[in-house]
Amino acid sequence: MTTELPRLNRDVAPDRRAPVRIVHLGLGAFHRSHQAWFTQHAGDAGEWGIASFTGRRPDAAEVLAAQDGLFTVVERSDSGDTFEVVGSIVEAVDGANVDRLVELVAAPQTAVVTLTITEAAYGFAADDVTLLRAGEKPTTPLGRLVLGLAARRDSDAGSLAVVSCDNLSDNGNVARRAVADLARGVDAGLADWIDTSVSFVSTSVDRITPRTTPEDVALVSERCRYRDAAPVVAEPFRNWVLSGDFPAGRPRWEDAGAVFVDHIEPYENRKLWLLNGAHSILAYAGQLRGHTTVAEALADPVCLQAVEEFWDEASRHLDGDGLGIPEYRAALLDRFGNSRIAHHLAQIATDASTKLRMRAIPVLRAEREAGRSGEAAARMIAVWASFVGANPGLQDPQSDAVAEANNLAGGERIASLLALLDAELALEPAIVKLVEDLSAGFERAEVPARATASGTAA
Ligand code: CS2
Repeated sequence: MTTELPRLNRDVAPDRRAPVRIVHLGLGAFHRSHQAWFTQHAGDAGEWGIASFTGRRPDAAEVLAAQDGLFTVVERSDSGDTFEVVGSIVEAVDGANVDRLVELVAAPQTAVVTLTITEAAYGFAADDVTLLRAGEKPTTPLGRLVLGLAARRDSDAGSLAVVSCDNLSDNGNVARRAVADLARGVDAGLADWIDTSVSFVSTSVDRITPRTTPEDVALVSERCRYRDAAPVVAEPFRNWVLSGDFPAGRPRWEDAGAVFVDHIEPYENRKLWLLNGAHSILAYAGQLRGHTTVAEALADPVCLQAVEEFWDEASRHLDGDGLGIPEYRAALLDRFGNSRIAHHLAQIATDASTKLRMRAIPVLRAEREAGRSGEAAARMIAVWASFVGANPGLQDPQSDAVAEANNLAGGERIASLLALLDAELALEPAIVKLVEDLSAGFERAEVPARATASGTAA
């Protein structure tokens, strides 16, 4: 039946096609439910089109290009679904098409480059320096961006803003350093030009966006009466806090609820520690205890307690005005408890060695500096250690080092894993012992998790 329905495109859902003024790297579900959604809802949306380049999933460009960049956002709350076509992506391109990226970054009308390239992609890629020096095309998103910036300088197209939307503290400066390191390895003059002409904006981004399922695709056909091969499902909540300059302009994202602040750190930490930190605890502790989704794990009192204890520790170090920590925590319990959003723990569990560095380590360090043990933060590391011991194939940018650590035993194994997050802390026997002791509690996967899963709802 669904094959008779028309494919979603700009005939089915006529939408203005705004000129490309934003280039995005990392065309995934989160980019579409977040930055593309905010751009669609800016008061001046008609002036701001996005050309979005794929990262890990090149096929995403083909699917989206076949529907003129259009896709459906399914906003899923406890009470039901609403459907909206988003048309702000006017060009969907395979990330390997470096020529098109360079052309667009160098175009004078391009004012903003946004990034969702994952936490792991900000590391130094020496190979890209070699390729850039040899005049060949780099393979990483930041390497490709540097090539685009070089072309922008050469064509005198002026300043622009690079906006990191990845879950990293101080993500604007992390992006600045990563880009500068690559550029300096190639051409000192380019590094200087970037320093004076490119503004790196820091942001805190938030919208829970689980992976789209075949059932979601079928639901959109049934309810919207068109075929959309690439809908995204997201929670109703969304948040975007930004800090930095936009020398060549930007969409009026504030019309869509984005907030511009001078000091972003408290907002970043609130989100990275309370939301993402809790996610990581649930991902490992929850799966060890037999759960599959965030909502299921949260309904298990053992997991909920680990989260609440971590929130208590982290909250002591969140002291910005107006952060509203009690309300934020209460809202998180509601958001995580939205059982219609099937947010899979396995999706969150990946890339631990970069994620826990942002989510557990700062709280552990702050607690130790305050003379306390940091037990709840150490538990996040402990449940990862247990989980990765039982699931050695877990995707991670440092998977070789994780595998090597797994060949060791006891405290040595814990110290080697901890060293991937924080080399200094790994040298402290008391911390290694604490993490080791805490991992013991979660090691047994045969805990009767399902029996407790319908217990306390958040
Ligand atoms: C999650 C995030 O996968 C993960 O690591 O913690 O993707 C989280 O869902 C988003 O940051 C929510 O805004």
